[in-house]
Amino acid sequence: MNKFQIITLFPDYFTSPLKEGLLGRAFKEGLMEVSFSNPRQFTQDGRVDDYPFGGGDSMILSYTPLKQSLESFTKKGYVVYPSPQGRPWSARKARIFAKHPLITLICGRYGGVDERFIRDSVDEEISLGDYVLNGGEAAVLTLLESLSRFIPGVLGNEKSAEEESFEGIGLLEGPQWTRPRSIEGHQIPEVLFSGHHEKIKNFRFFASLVLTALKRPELITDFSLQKRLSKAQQALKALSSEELRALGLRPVDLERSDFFTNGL
Ligand code: 6GU
Repeated sequence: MNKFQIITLFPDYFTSPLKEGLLGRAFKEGLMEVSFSNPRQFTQDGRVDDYPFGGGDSMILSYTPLKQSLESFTKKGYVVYPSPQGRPWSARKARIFAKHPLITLICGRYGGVDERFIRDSVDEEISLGDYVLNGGEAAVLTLLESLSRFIPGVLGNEKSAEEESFEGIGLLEGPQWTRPRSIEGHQIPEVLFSGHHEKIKNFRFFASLVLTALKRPELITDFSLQKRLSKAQQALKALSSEELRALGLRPVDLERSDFFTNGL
């Protein structure tokens, strides 16, 4: 059982996202559990923020309401504060977080939170990327959604989390197609209809490798992957223009000398 405690000024923000889809089912089936605490409830006058010392326009969440909100939980668990100053979030981290039995997530707002609260009570700051969100709620939902995939039973099929982008060897997931087999002249690679599992597996790995090289070349760091990529480049030249098109490529792309190093 994975339990999450969320400290937020806006608990209603979470109502529908935690009811819908896979996450909704995980909570309904008790694979995950969530409880909330609102710092506003720990103030006399409802005031949770104040102006920053030294000047500035944006309000800072005050120490005491946050601290009391945190202390209202019997156990704190691992305390996480999503903020642009945090360490980058990733599938690797999501997998680790999914093993914690109890995580408390602090949603910041406005200009941030009093630094003394972070020093005092936060175990880890996490950032989703180099941009600023108005508050931590959207970030907390993102963390929950991505780590839920590593909690046993959340995905119907245990294998799917492994096959997705960034899992296993860290490549992007390749393209997928479903019925109808033919629509508006778009082609699908023939090998997928061959029933030849080994060939299909190879094709998928190859497509994954090539698309990663094109879209996120910086992800291909591993030496053996780089060697396989140069083999894949050779193989790519043997594909028909229909097969290339099915991978989102054009024959002219292959003629660019920086094709696999700079992406498209
Ligand atoms: Cl994780 N939280 C907030 N509030 N802003 C962010 C972020 C997280 N990651 C990037 N910007």
